Amino acid sequence: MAGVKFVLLFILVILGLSYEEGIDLNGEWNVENNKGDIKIRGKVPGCVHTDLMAAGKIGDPYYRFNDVEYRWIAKENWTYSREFDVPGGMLDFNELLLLCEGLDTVATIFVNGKFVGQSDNMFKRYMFDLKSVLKSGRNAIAVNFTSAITYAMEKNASHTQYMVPPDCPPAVQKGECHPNFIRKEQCSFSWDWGPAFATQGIWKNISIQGYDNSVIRDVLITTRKGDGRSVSWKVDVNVFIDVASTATNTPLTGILNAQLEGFQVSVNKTVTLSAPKESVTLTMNISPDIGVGKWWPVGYGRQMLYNLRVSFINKELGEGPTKTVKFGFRTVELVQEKIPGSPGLSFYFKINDLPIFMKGSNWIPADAFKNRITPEYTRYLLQSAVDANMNTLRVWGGGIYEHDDVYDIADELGIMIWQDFMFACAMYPVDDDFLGNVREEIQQQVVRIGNHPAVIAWSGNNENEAALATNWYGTDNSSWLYYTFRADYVKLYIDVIKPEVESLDQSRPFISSSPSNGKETVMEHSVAHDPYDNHYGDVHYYNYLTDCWDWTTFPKTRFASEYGFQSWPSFHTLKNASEEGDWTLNSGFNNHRQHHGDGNAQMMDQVMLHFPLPTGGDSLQQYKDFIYLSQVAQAMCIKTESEFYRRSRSEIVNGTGHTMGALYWQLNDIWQGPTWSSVEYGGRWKMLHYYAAKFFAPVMTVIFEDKEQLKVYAVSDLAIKQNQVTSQLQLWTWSSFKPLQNWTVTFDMEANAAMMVINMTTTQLIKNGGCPARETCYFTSAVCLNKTRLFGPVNAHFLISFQSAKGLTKAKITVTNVTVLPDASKARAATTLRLELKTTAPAPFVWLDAGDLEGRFSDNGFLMNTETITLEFYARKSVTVAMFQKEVTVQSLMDIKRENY
Ligand code: BMA
Repeated sequence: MAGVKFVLLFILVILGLSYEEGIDLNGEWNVENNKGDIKIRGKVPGCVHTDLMAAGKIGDPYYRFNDVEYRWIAKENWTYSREFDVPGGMLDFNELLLLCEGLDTVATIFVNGKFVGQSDNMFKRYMFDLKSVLKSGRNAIAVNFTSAITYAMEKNASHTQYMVPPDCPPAVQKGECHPNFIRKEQCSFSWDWGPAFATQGIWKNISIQGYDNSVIRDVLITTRKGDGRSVSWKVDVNVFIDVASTATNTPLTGILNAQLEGFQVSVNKTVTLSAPKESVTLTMNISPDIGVGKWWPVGYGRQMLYNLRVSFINKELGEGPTKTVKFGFRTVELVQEKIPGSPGLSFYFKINDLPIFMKGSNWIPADAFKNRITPEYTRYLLQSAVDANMNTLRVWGGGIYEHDDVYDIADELGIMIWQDFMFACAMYPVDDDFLGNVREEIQQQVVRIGNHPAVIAWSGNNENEAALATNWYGTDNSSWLYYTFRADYVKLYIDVIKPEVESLDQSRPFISSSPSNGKETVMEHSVAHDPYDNHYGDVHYYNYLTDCWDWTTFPKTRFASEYGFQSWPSFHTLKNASEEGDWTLNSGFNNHRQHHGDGNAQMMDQVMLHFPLPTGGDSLQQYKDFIYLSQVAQAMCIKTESEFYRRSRSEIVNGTGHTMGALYWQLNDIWQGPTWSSVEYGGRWKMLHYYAAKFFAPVMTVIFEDKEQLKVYAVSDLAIKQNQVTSQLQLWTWSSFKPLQNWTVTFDMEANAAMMVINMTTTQLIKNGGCPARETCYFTSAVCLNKTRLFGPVNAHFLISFQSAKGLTKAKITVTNVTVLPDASKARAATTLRLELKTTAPAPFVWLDAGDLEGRFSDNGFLMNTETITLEFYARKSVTVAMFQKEVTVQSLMDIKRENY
């Protein structure tokens, strides 16, 4: 096949029709360690761990303790090599480049035994000149990787003036040291939710590119508003052109053209290309009458996307290189202004002039081995975010600048992306080499990612301002040290990264760190004395010591960009990474997988605060019961905290409030372990994810107690005011399917607002409703249209912890009447099943489990206070009713096995 391709290419070149061609080097390569005792075939793009696994040299690196067993892999140096054919005609191109879209990380590259270049940054694209080394016929390439761990260690050792902390991660993480000395995915040296697999390999595409005159390497499109009369939008098209060395003697003159596909709109500029790297900006005016639509976040409108085609036309050569880029029309504004009644500044985003409450979570790499992440899985995860009513994800700074498909799908689904640069939880060196390296990384990534309307902010790093300001790593042990680190911090994020970003992209805000105080951080010369100040910017908040049902402990911040609690993933997910002897709470495996100091005890503490502990059954049953309870506790904690943030959007209390963002930590997982995620490794939804769908619903209610008062807030993210809706508060007992009492209020629900609609004395309500004691009852609330039709989910407020609930009995819950729905496309399922659930008694935290079937329910983890409900199951692969019935189980809180019943 390759032969045919080259013949064709050759003909095209002779005919003068082709100015550019390539040889794809992806596929099978030889992989060898430096000791020479392992020689296998490997895959590109890929990495050494998955190659060793595929060759049968190692087992699944995620199995049991293999992360530690297989540490040797990352400590060796691996060489990837292969041969490839070059047709003679290819050598005629003026330029021949080796185009490496991603090398992980430190490598020296040889072609036909000759050195062609080196790499030391996995986030950079590298291009190496092959003009003098390629030959016609058989050629050979070798990419010699150096262990990232050794490299980081050596770089750290050669930084002799002062130590750049932290040196090694806490022992509980079983990690590697000094990731801050290498431009590689920081969490690949371990994190508090993930393993250390400091992979090596060619992780993105690799090819050879030949061209004669020039190529359009990149295009960055940003949009801004026009004058609103003759010009509705201005499109800035930044074109980056690589120019062949021949043209530096005889400059190439031609027309650079940008054409909005599907419209008669284009812009031309006559340019002369002579420098090896040229960049040209074209500005296209879009008039209101051509009718382009805006890109909106999900829930606010459509996600209109357009293609823009850029080409360079030369008089002699005709149309030369072209590139087509997708983009969207939308504006972003980060509003930081005075708020009446509050010191400090607001911190919220306006998209297309509309203030938007950002609801969502934080995204981490979906696998330690990037080649295992399929586009289907990426789409599934992002769709899961949308299905849980999220509109924002923060691509966290300790992972990777994500693959293109993450941003493409986010554009399509309307998910706003807060994009960190890849620096996290550390100080960084700032020598010239490091800064030069970072500078190129930032340029390339801003140009690659910046076309996506989904991306609404750039942020310098994760928590490094906070680490410095609050002395996480002993950086202020002396004032000399403190000022050194402070100066280094400013140099990296403010003097290098910020101007690099802003010179390319003025269309989105640059925030120096997350969390930060935004403008106040700037006022305080880039390191605020308290980056967690609730009056400014964003806040990360973690507290495992106090009761998470107590909303008074949460910060009434302007924007909560991280907060969370851990839980265990389901037994199904854990089972894949463990064996029978591991399935007890205190097993070596259970302790090994916990990477967060005291994490297991903290989960247990939150469970114990509100739930009876599993004390009965065998050890496997107890293990499963605890997994379930850890998920219940996590769901309740993050529900309480998220509801607090949502109801704080329209008020200022004691100077704080006006909260406009709630992004919990964390959406997804990198492996099977106890973490803060709401979606497990592999894609199962934890109870939290089902809860998120409700606490992030566009219209919802929150019930809470404020001292003696019971308050109900209605929260609406709708852009239109809803007149005459009702809010219903109901009081129930744990022993009956009938509410004791209903209270309704009718009100006009403001657009984009949270408002208090009920404020009554709790004891009075309980008494007037006929409830004998707090232990026996609970409240529910909802917003209804036309008095009866539900507008958003029903919420519940428990008046006690479940150890003291009275009247709850063990419910028998059964799944009946399972049918296949003809239209499976709902929720993009392969099969959609409808099922009925029947219960003999009210049951809290009803959890359906579809066993080994992949998919999710329309709701789960809910309070069942009617005898029957109808649910749906969305299967990811086709299933039959019989298969489902065989697998499905259901339990609720009262099924926890305890000795006394
Ligand atoms: C935050 C994050 C991560 C971490 C998480 C949980 O600090 O930025 O670094 O995994 O908390 O501890």
